Amino acid sequence: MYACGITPYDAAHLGHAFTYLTFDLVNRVWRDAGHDVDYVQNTTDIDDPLLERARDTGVDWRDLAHREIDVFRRDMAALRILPPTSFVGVVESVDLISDLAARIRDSGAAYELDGDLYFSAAEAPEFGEISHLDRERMLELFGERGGDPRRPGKKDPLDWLLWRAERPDEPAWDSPLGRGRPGWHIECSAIALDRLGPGFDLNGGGSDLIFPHHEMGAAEARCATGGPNAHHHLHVGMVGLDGEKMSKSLGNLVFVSRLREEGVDPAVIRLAMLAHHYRAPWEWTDAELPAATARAERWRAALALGAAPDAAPVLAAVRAALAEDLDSPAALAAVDAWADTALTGGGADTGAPALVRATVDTLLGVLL
Ligand code: 5CA
Ligand code: ZN
Repeated sequence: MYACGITPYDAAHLGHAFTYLTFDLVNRVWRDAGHDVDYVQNTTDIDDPLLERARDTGVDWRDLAHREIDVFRRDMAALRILPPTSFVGVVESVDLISDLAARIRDSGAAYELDGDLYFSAAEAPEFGEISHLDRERMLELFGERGGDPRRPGKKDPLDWLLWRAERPDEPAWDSPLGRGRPGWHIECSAIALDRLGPGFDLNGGGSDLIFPHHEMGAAEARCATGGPNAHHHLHVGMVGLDGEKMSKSLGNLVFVSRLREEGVDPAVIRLAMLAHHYRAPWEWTDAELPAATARAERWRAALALGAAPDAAPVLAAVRAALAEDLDSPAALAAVDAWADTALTGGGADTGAPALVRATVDTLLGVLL
């Protein structure tokens, strides 16, 4: 599977964490089922927002990216998110990305505009296969999410940048397309194709990536291989704060690193997120941490008992809940029910606490 990684110009917020927690659940469910999971995640270590932030703060863009990637990895480890098997930067992948862009150009699906290379949407026969949006909505989202629908000279406002020719004061690399740097979408289609091959199982990220990012990436892969990029897509609901999507550009952020500095138990942060189904958008409120803390305390108290109700049904219920579209709230409810019975004196199984602890640790990633 492939999950779209961070653009490392700021620390990871709870929205990012929720997305990677979701992929972590997929990873755990697949491993539990005996699969060998090849999990690739990119990091957008060169892009406009990163360069802007570096310029604004007087930091070298490479140092900024390294610093934030480092914080991200530590946050993910604290949240017990199993690391991807390949964690791949764009800078180290410029050659394979420009090779794919050149292949697309040679196929006739791209055209040059003032030295930049654009994918021609008219050459994408299955365009819309991922998002199923109408053209009007596509144009709106393209403008909001890094696209340039108004650039004069394009054949179609939806045409997107594959390769950006060198600009003054911007980093650039030599390539068959001349000196420049990759457009956004092609970094992910190229890295996924290189590491996973065509037609891998699952691609995804947050729901803000459905369009244009995954639609355009799918068109690139289809152009290069004749087939789909991934067989399935998974998109995680947006986490918001105060009625707005939590986003670096809006600045309404709750950082994982900040919570950790404040001494919040990472298991509690994880439990707070698990209480929400991955597909539904939700709001982070002040009620999240107290509720998750209370749950962790109840579970810890039950696990400390010498005897408790049989745990085999809990394991089965957690597995069944996760198998049902990653229903983490139902998985938590199964453990809650067991803990409640145990704490009211039910059950005489001395091995039960250890099995519940292992279930919660392995399948939900919560270490108690
Ligand atoms: N580097 C690109 C993907 S190639 C990017 O979108 N980076 S990001 O830093 O903006 O987001 C990293 C991941 O977190 C993406 O999968 C994105 O969809 C997801 N994400 C961003 N904001 C939220 C949010 N508020 N709630 C849930 N997921 C989010
Ligand atoms: Zn991506």
